[in-house]
Amino acid sequence: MVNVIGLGYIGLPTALMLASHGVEVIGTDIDQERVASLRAGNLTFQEDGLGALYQAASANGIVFTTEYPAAEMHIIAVPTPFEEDSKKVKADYIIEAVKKVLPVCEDGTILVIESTISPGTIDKFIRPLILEAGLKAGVDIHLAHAPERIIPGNMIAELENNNRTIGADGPEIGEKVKAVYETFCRGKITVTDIQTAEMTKVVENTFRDINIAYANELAKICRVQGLDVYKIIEIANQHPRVNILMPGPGVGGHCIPIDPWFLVGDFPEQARLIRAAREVNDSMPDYVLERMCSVMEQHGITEFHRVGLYGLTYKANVDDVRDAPALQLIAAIRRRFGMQRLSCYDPMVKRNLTEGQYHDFDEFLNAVDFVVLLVDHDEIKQNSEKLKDKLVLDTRNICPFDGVYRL
Ligand code: SAJ
Repeated sequence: MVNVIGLGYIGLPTALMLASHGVEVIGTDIDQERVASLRAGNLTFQEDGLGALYQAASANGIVFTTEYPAAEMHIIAVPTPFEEDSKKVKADYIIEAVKKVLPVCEDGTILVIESTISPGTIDKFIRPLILEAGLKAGVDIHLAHAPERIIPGNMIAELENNNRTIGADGPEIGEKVKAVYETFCRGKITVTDIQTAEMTKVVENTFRDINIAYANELAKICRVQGLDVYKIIEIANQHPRVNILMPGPGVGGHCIPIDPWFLVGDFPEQARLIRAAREVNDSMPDYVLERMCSVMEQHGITEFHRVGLYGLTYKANVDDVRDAPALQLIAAIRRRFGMQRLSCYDPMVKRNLTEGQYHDFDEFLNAVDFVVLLVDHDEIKQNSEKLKDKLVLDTRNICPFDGVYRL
């Protein structure tokens, strides 16, 4: 039996995937409300195919609980934020989960950490817990790291098809963990040691952060020089070995704005480029605010509620608002101009997140003169002509018509 601990964005689809492929699965979460909701058949976030997967997993007897049961393998998928000051990984949730599960572990239990962690985290924080419990890692309890690589918006297909990495103390345990993931994963699974697996995961998200930062920096340079950054990226990308990403209003989500900090926190002397990239990406909401203010000034707009922010999620077609550039922009506006009444709208966000939030696209449009496009949801891509008589600051290069302000 496999116990998945932490039924969030990664743990839930993983638990459902394993169960729907015939593995006996228990899903554990400390949040009683979340467990009650899952038991009642209400999914806690939206994702294509998650509903069908839930049905298949339920038919195969998946159980949701707040208890920690004995199991041959525990997969821990809890959040790993970073420490505000030091930027080092904050392993508290993993430590808590391991402490709670150790008392029910039998000889030979495998603890798999899925959460992203900086290299050395398992050795530094998890092995000592096992010793403290009077057990021996590698003898009584086995440790492994199996970081995920799935992208919100295409999670189910990526869970099935992406290659994966498994880090373990030796090939025997690595192969055992691999066999469990192979029940649903058709991608190549590389087995390596734990620190290599830890580093690989952090390095992948850092690669993306640095490349997005490059695109964002180019947008700023092109603005100074009066050049069209999108045209330049399009032409440059015709080079066979160049693939520049897209500038945007900032980098949100729960991985890319966080994981690179782990390296900066642990290797401040060496991680210069990584830190600079983080700073460039974190500067983007303020840059959007500068652009927004210059358009307002040019057109004599003084009231913020006549400005509409389109898109509150961290990226297109997901309902996830964690670390979303729009929320950072709202915070920046309030820092600079005090509590302003803002107008905003997002087709994916049904609950009320902030004041002045509309839930109908047309009502939102009627209420504003100036639209700041922050997320390239399909809805706006398909309806961009509705913006033709508005002032528009398009931070995602969606609007194909003239007269639109860009980054
Ligand atoms: N973004 C840009 N320009 C781009 C691409 C993205 O501004 O050209 C922005 C997005 O709008 C968003 C942020 O970056 O705000 C991050 O979005 P994303 O789609 O790049 O990444 P995530 O956070 O949804 O998922 C990433 C993925 N990692 C990589 O692509 C290396 C995913 O595979 C990981 O599983 C996930 O992080 C994770 O959980 O680690």
